[in-house]
Amino acid sequence: MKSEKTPGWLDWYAGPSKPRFQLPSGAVDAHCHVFGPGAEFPFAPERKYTPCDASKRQLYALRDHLGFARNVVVQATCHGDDNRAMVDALMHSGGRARGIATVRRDVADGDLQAMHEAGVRGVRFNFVKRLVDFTPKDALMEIAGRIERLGWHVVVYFESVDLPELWDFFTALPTTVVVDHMGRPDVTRPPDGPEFELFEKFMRDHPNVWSKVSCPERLSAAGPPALNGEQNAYRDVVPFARRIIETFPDRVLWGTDWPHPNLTGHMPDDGLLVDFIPHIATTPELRRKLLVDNPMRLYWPEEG
Ligand code: 0GY
Repeated sequence: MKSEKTPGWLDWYAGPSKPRFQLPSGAVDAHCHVFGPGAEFPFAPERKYTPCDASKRQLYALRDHLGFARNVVVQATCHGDDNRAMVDALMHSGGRARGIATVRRDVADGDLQAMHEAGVRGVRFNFVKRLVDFTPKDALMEIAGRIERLGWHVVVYFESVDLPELWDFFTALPTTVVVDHMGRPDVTRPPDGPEFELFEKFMRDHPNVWSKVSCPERLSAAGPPALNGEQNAYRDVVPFARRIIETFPDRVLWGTDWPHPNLTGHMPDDGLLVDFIPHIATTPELRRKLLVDNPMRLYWPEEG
């Protein structure tokens, strides 16, 4: 059955530009998704949105066009805990993709093992209320204990205002913890203000915490290149991302977030998103860590 897209849904940008910034050899797009295709991999009944299709073939064509070598495919909430589309993408990547799954507390050991063999290396706990229903923290902690035994890590997605309430849970997690999009700071506030200081303290005091410095298009209030000119695109996100990259250069990751779920206003040209990287990672060494060394250490340690 074909589902209707959420009204106002913005489809991903076809025909992205070729980035002017040349990615270092072996670069990893460490945050992206696949959606369906819905006819083959139906969306979950409990989903909060119905996206356009965004297939593995289209994702890997984008990878090659932008100059990435590998992907980390993150289970999107529109697929709930049915990880088949993500796992299918991993299995057709020739070993060039790893995955982050969503699982429930009753997931079978055999299913975790099968996902591991396909390339899954973590689970995502999502606390963004517009995306998911509430899951009790004891269930999440039980999952974290089980996936730790596989050497997996936990990816967390939350809004910055919720960090104080989530602090005790996050700091009790036994694994590496990767935060999506710098914990979604409000970039209209100062980067050295109390809210972002708390996020920095979270990383400083807990060496197992990593951050994706991704999603300027989602975080920016200043807007995209079309409104600001290329040099000023997403300029309000720059001090936040630079601060995290320069303070924790060995614990940062970057991803396109293709196909950019739930954006309103504009859909980014992924080529221009890649051109944003040198504004936040300002030296070749920082860029190599961000794009190659760190994701390889986390997702392909056997190649280190
Ligand atoms: C992102 C952001 C979003 C959505 C999801 O799994 C998802 O549905 O991650 C969002 O709407 O902010 O990282 O892709």
